[in-house]
Amino acid sequence: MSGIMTLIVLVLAVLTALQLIRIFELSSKARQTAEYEVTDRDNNNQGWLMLLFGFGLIASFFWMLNAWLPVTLPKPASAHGTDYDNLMTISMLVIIAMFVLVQPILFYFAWKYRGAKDRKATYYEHNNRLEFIWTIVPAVVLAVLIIYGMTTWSNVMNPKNEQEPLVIEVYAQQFKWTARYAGQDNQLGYANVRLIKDANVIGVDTLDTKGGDDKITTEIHLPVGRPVLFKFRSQDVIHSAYFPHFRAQMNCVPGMTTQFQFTPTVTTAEMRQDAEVQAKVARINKIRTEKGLEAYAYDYVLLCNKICGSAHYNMQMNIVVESEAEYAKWLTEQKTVAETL
Ligand SMILES: [Cu+2]
Repeated sequence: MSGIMTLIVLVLAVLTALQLIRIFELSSKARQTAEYEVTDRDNNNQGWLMLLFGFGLIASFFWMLNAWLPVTLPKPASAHGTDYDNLMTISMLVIIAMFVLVQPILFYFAWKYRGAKDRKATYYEHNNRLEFIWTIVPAVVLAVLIIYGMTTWSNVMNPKNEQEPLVIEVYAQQFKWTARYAGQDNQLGYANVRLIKDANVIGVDTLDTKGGDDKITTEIHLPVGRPVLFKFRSQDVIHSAYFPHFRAQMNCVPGMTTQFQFTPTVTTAEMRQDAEVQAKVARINKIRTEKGLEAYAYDYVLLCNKICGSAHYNMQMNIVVESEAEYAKWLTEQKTVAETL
């Protein structure tokens, strides 16, 4: 039904456009000018519209910054997060500086040199110095940004470990996450989708001795300050494990294991005390109260960042960062694979 409606609207739009062209032809005939002739009045109109559009563009940019900066992520909660944010901030500052410099000039010139009957363009063939400047300057700026970016990337992806990282498997499927802790030996037992059966929802090989002490959980708890090595698997399609607050993301690909390591540096409780976070939570809860919804408390989350199907939006898992003691207590309450399967 909506398909037919769209078709009708499209046909009507084409007919309207045809009629408008016809009116334009007739009116230019009445004015005794050719319809393709551009008058000074047309040029003036276009020039001023260009200037107006330029102003609108710059103004809307600042409006958006003001409106949406408060809803961006709070301070990073991982060791590498600060480097990541610095890279992002510096890149954005360079881009914004260029935008604010170049765009007003572009629109100003479009207005200043708008067409006029008695104005002729200057013939200007070539200038080596100009060519040199606008090739070298962007090349140097880009090279610096790229080298800085590659160095940051390399540091994030190859962290130096003074402490053995805690190994946790993150298992993705349409549409939920399951976590598996590596247990006492900090080694995950073998697992494969072909071994999925009944209660064995993520296909753990119960004959593998390394897997007996593994613990399957529906929430991720992390001790603060300890590096965590996440190993990702997917059951069906490509998902993407996205930890926005820790500035981390990795694809989960069926048939292979991917990994990402980071060190959480701020506990959930500390984050809830942060002034910026409290302001965000207050803003969210104001909206929720108006809608008659229950109040929200700040939590770290694991989200799926690949459009993996109809309930993709709902694919999330809670993450709690806490003290070593709280973490140890929680972990002892979780059942091992040997106990459950
Ligand atoms: Cu997904």
